[in-house]
Amino acid sequence: MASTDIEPRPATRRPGPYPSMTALRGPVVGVLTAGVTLAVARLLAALVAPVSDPVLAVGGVAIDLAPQRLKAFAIRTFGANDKIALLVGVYALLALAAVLLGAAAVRRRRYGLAGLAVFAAVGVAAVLSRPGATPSDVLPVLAGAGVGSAVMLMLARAARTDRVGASGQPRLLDRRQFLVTAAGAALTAGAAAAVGQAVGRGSTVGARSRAAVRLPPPVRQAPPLPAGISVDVDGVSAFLTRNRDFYRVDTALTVPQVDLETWRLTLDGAVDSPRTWRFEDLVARGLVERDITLNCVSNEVGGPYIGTARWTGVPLAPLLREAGIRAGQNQLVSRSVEGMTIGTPLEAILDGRDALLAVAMNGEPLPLEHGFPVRMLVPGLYGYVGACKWLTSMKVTTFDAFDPYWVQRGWAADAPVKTASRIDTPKPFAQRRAGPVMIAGVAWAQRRGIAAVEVQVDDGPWQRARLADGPSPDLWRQWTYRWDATPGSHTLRVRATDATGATQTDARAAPFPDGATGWHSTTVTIT
Ligand SMILES: Nc1nc2c(c(=O)[nH]1)N[C@H]1C(S)=C(S)[C@@H](COP(=O)(O)O)O[C@H]1N2
Ligand SMILES: [Mo]
Repeated sequence: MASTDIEPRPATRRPGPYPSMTALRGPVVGVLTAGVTLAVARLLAALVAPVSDPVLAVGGVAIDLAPQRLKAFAIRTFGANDKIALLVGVYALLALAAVLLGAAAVRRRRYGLAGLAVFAAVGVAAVLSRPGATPSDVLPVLAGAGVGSAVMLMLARAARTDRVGASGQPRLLDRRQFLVTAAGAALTAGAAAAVGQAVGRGSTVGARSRAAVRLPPPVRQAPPLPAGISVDVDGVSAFLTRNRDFYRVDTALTVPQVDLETWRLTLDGAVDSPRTWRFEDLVARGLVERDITLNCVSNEVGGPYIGTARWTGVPLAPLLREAGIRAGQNQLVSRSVEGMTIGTPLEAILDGRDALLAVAMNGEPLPLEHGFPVRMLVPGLYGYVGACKWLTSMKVTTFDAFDPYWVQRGWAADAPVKTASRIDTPKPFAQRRAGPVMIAGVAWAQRRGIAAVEVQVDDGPWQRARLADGPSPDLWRQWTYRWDATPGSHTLRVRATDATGATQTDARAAPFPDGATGWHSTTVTIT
């Protein structure tokens, strides 16, 4: 007889009065649990050690593991916003994981707790994998997960839909309790995130250290730049790039913060007398000023990752010579405070060029993004082999004995800058009137110097451009070409010849593994 009875359907499957709200409970529980966990972890990380922020740690792991093509794509597509794009991706994945977590938690709290444990384990593993992480750096994640699990249990209890009223709908009390608990959790997460953010900002030990720096005047000033160094054409890059316009390329998700009180620079490895300097000791050796062009191996033909600044710093070669380099060594490995390693050929540092430990850029202490307090600069080498930012140690070794960060990822160990040239104006797809049009731009071949720049319009002959003054081979050089433009669509090309007589090849090569090649071109419309 029971078989013919219509059994009441289990209340848990009964559609609620506000189906959308019931359906939302899982995601809400999940997102709030994740939000509280991460906000608490971030707040504690800001208070104790930035490396212990789990989101940044996961982002850092992603950067280090990303295949070369993906990194190149990110730099090409997002440029200086590549890190923001990465964080957006990390948060999107987190949100997805949180929704699954919440769905599990409202089903069975045990599942939710297990999910949260997995979540925390990923955070712990990421934090521990960061350079310089110590076991105590996992405490913020664990504390965050602790608070998160309490919030999740409260929310999951309030979200239960198995207690139903006479109407067959979840009791009003439960709904209200859920909303109140959810609002409380949201406020907690928001407050923790806001305080964490504020602490993170205020705790810019780096900014405070930098503000307190007083540098003595240089003992040798940069030679004055000749008046003819700049062409007077609108749209050409300024000869000296302002700090805020200077490109930035690095793997640091947050700008490393250095406290000058505790910062030290060491020089060791295969040397007779290892040394350690405080910032004051280094600066007291006497500062020299040099104008140097720096560029990135990731720059595409015509790309923006190049700039020139007036750097002030300590000559590097004498420091190495005083320490006494043992026989048979050929590589200097720089290490930065956040764990980057950059390997530079010793020969390049010791051959007489202006290799510097720079402490100032265009007259002010190094901006935090450009390596405060000290960075290396080796004219003629791409940044990834000669320009370690946030420097903290230098080790004399051999190329056989150690592969630095980028070399482990397949980039060339020795990477002298390739001769290149760029049309700055007219911009691509510009429209101009027929008649005289100034084509102008920059060319560079650090260490060798630029001997000639030529311009080609469509398939016409290559024509000599006029070169601005070039007082040093380590500086980029501006050029102009006066073109009698005729109506129609035209392609403009540029190529440079360095002082050894070698002309840029038109063979297109991607930046990987040792720098792009090919001629820059641009298309304009003349009316
Ligand atoms: N610590 C650290 N130093 C670094 C890098 C980095 O990722 N980390 N990137 C290098 C690269 S690839 C370049 S091109 C230059 C860029 O210096 P900038 O950001 O000051 O222009 O820094 C170099 N020094
Ligand atoms: Mo670079």
